Amino acid sequence: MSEEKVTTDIITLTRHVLDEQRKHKEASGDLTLLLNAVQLGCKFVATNVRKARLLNLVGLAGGAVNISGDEQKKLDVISNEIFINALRSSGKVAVMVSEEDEEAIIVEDEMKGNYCVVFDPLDGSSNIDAGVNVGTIFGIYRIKDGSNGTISDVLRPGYDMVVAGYCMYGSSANMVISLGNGVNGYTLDNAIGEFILTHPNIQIPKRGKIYSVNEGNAKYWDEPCTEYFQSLKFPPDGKNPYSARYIGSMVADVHRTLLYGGIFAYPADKKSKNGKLRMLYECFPMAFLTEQAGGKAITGKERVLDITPKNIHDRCPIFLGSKDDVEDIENIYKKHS
Ligand code: AHM
Ligand code: MG
Repeated sequence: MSEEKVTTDIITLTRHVLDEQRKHKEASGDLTLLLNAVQLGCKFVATNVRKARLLNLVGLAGGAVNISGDEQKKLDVISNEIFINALRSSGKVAVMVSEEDEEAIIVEDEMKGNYCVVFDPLDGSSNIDAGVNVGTIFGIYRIKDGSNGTISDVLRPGYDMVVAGYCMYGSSANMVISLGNGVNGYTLDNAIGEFILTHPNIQIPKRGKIYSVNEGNAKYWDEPCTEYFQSLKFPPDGKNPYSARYIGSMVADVHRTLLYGGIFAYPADKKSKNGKLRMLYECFPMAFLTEQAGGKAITGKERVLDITPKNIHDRCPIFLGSKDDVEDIENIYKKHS
């Protein structure tokens, strides 16, 4: 009988981060510890998402409404608490911004560290009842030199982030993360409780065949947007039209875009002048990952990561994905300007 071959030298997310940190002699290990807290949060949320039905967590949390006017689900509330507790207790965080909290959370001096974490603890939560993939999105800034941790440490352009990532809770939990030198994907091995490197060096194809946008908003789109999506459905020169895929859960739509290529968009329109998605903890991390994977992310007119938010819950339009696809819409905006 042949013996099962066991891989004994696995690369976990922590090992990978430690390897990266070792390359920077000045690295203190703080970021590694902070990322351990992020991992703990993601594992904990993954477990709760999976158990949601059994634990009867699906349903509204006492009619609470978050800053964006959405009804909070119990899982949103729980996921938010999980992340706040994990991050605060790491001792490495000075400022936290969560989609679920109106104000930034300034960590008390005794527990304060040198990093700021912006996050959406459970993005796409309106999809949970239908069993659709949801996820946590996060971005990390280092506090400015001499700062004790204030809101100005997060009201900075996206290119200042030192880490960006998301964890998608689907059939398995997938963590996709960039420390500013490429993008790697890890899958949670539930048996050993570790994220294992499964998608090293993710690169977005230069051009894709899929577009992903809420076409129900087409009535409100501006001219460049309308022209662009029309050109994908009725391409000139006898080319094949693009396929449409829209899950309505940003983490899942971006995950597919990173792996297969194409374009994901949440444009500005007549109803939502700045689009729907939040700059700090939705657009910036996803734009960061997309660029690190060789793609592009723009608002239509400018690079997403160049914008400086004025308020922590600001929104911006976004088109992200394969370089050639994003440049097509960029050129249409230029033509119309
Ligand atoms: P949420 O943060 O309230 O969950 O909303 C964000 C979600 C994204 O995951 C997704 O891309 C978008 O909303 C879908 O919006 P729409 O239903 O308008 O297409
Ligand atoms: Mg969200």
